Amino acid sequence: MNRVRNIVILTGAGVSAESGIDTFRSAGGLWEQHRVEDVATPEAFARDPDLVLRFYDMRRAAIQEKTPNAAHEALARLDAAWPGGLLIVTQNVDDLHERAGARRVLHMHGEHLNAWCVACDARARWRDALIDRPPCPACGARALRPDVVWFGEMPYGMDAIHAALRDADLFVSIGTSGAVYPAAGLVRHARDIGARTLELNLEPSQGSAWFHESRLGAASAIVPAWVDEVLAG
Ligand code: BJW
Repeated sequence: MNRVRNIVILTGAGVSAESGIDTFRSAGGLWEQHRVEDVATPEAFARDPDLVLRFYDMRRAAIQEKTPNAAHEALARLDAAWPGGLLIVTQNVDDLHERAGARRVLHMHGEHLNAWCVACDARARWRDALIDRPPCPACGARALRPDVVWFGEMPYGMDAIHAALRDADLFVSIGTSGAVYPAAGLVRHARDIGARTLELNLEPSQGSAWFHESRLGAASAIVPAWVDEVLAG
């Protein structure tokens, strides 16, 4: 760890699983209860906006009842203490990294607690339901949608992610299945630029072979242990 200065951390649904937020692809996960094509594509929203808005209203309400777990807290501790470069790139649309105290967080798949007006392109912090088509605070149009990235849409912050990766000595992937691109491809970029790559997950991800090292276990146990190791130098 002595030579590590810049760290990029990719997190996925597994980091929030022990806070009681469903993952997508595990047994009993969200995609077993809903077809992706029915709720997480722009085409689904155009076809049946009520179904999509209800799905996200339910999840937006649910995450506000959840609290960060030991994995979020450990990453926030690392963020506060690490003197070098650090970026937590999260695919998660919950706000548990921030509520644990992390500051250097980039939400590449958007945020449940943001609404996006497709009429004027404004974004607003949003905690309530969207099903009744509330007016946009900026322009008044009843055209708000969840500010999350659906399949076929461009993830947020790709330039900033690639810039951070260019300087990274260490890339760590935590609690993600490696099933969704471009997030799943970041480990290969990291290896191309010579970073060490580490996976922390309950089970090997689809891209496990790309990592120099994999540590398996529950995020609430293996993430704090890894953070202790990093901070000990
Ligand atoms: C634990 C644990 C515990 C459990 N402790 N661990 C063919 C080939 C390649 C790409 C494509 C293709 N066809 C289409 C594409 C592109 C497509 C894609 O990747 N499709 C795949 C299905 C193949 N991607 C896109 O469309 C993206 N946009 C795009 O590509 O734009 C063009 C572009 C081109 C070039 C550059 C850049 C862009 C957009 C993807 C948007 C994804 N959106 C979602 C929904 C967000 C809103 C919502 O929440 O509803 O994002 S889908 C869903 O999957 C969500 C997640 O962020 C994402 C990843 O899921 P994640 O986090 O990995 O969760 P799970 O459930 O899969 O895994 C959980 C993991 O946790 C498991 O590994 C468990 O073991 C572990 N775990 N408990 C530790 N306690």
